Amino acid sequence: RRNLSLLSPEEILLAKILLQEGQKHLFDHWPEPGFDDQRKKNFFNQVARLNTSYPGGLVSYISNGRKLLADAKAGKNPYDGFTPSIPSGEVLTFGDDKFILLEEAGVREARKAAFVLVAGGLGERLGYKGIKLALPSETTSGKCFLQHYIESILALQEASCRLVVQGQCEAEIPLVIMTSDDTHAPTLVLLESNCYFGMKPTQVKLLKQEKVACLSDNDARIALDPNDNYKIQTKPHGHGDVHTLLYSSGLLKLWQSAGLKWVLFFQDTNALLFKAIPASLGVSSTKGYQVNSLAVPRKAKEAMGGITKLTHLDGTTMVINVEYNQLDPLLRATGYADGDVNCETGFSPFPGNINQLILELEPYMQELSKTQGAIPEFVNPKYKDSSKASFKTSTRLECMMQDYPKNLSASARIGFTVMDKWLAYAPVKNNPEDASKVPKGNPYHSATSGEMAIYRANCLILRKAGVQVADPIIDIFNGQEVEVWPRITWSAKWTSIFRDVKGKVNQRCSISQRSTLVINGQNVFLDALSLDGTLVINANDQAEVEVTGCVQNKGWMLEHVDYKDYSIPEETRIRGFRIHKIEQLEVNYTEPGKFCFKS
Ligand code: UGB
Repeated sequence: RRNLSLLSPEEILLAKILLQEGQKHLFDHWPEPGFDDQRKKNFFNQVARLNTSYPGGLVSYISNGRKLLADAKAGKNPYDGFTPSIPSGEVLTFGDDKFILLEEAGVREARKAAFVLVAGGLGERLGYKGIKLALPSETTSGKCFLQHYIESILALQEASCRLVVQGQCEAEIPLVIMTSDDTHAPTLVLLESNCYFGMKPTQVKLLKQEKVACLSDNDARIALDPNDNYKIQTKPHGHGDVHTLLYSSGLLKLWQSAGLKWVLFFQDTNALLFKAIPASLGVSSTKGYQVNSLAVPRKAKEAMGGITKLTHLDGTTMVINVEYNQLDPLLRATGYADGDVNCETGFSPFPGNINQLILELEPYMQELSKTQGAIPEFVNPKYKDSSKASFKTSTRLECMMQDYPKNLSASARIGFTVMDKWLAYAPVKNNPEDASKVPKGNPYHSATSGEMAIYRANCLILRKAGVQVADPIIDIFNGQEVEVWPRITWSAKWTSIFRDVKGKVNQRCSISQRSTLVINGQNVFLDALSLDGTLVINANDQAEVEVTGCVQNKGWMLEHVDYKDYSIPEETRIRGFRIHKIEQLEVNYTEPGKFCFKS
């Protein structure tokens, strides 16, 4: 009580709230005024931050905590009363007529979209020291994930504007990056030291998520930091925070008044994603989906959530992601004796959620204004014993961005789009050691497989467009057996959609397995090119270059490296190879004009 004299009126209010909410233990050790006064002020600064960053403040957090902890103790299953069944959605096949039409529809809409990248995660599973956005997505260009994403958004912006009838379009697609204490500063440094990778700094906005208070028992008593008893122990709340932050930042209103219509959410290390975005945005706009989740065929028990139709006893239904560790028990408990198993297609009938969501802005805003951006949470306490009376370590509430549709009414237009996996999904999440233990046939989700997937996707796209691309060979890097396709990469502006690829290559082109092809430029056309070696083409936007003839040289070789060899940079070690550049042909076009390169 005597310490009240140290506090401002706002701090006194917070103290009262904490006392009323059963948190007296936080102050039990406080000495008389005159001792630790600055640390007491610091404590209240942190309390104020925790209070404002959670919808409804600490009162709501504690009461939600008590409810969820009581449910967990009672063994309540969040899916009690729900029966799962196989959902139906749009299933697309890359390159067919429908896909091409949807891509065009998507590109048209892109100038009315905002992109939101959730990048607050530390990536413990990958074990990479830096932020994942700074990791090269592939080695031929060395471009990091953030550069690749930004260039892809800018390419989409340009492509979308080109389609506008009057030719007058100054759209600037906004990019929001959700960061956390762990990733904020390095993300900003990465952007600033690279001039925002060509995007206007005003187009990019960073929103930092705050951690939430840890809870030490079933009464939701807030835990103090074991190393500092004037500090509340905190842990991440999960990627679901993105909805709260977008709501509280006021950005949604700004976007609405700027005429935007779509918000696209995506994760930090999936380089393939932008190959799938135009068609899936096309699905959203043609089907009028308020919520569209991107999905890929998923192997049973694969570590990715499954999109599932859930029907409640009261008849209501929802199509929602069920996390992989919950799907199998849910199925077993509801009549599917074998749980989550592959069907005759060789995949689980529940498509895999890749956590790429496309939301229609208007209904999204309406919904968030009802909940202040809060979305359903869960808690995962680790109990000391079966009495469930106490925890091994403190716990906290968590939330996931894909749980947003759980709040929506039955009439909401919720759908999903299944894409070819080779086209849409190859995240980098697992370290080499864990990846090498993944059962055969299941994806590694490592830096090795993520990079190989880019080459494979580009090769398959060129093949579909008629180019004769050699078959891959099989090789093993860091204990992972992968297909090694020709290393083909292109800058995002070369093409955003398949129709553009078809207009830039032809069936008289061929590329051998040991080849590397790097295209940096917008107007590069491959005509009757025969490549056996390495060719790098750099052309500025005003140069129109036709490449033809036979290019043969010693090329670039993949050299094996061991992830345990600490003399090698981490970003190289974790993929298990580096590129040895023996010989290449590099051609540069820096002036405007039409050029024909014949080898
Ligand atoms: N992230 C944040 O921005 N903040 C956080 O507090 C936590 C994460 P993970 P996860 O793609 O296969 C998801 O850790 O959560 C960002 C889906 O839930 O890589 O284990 C983080 O930076 C799951 O359904 O993945 O699993 C990253 O960009 C499935 O789709 C993103 O959130 C799975 O991804 C995802 O974080 C998958």
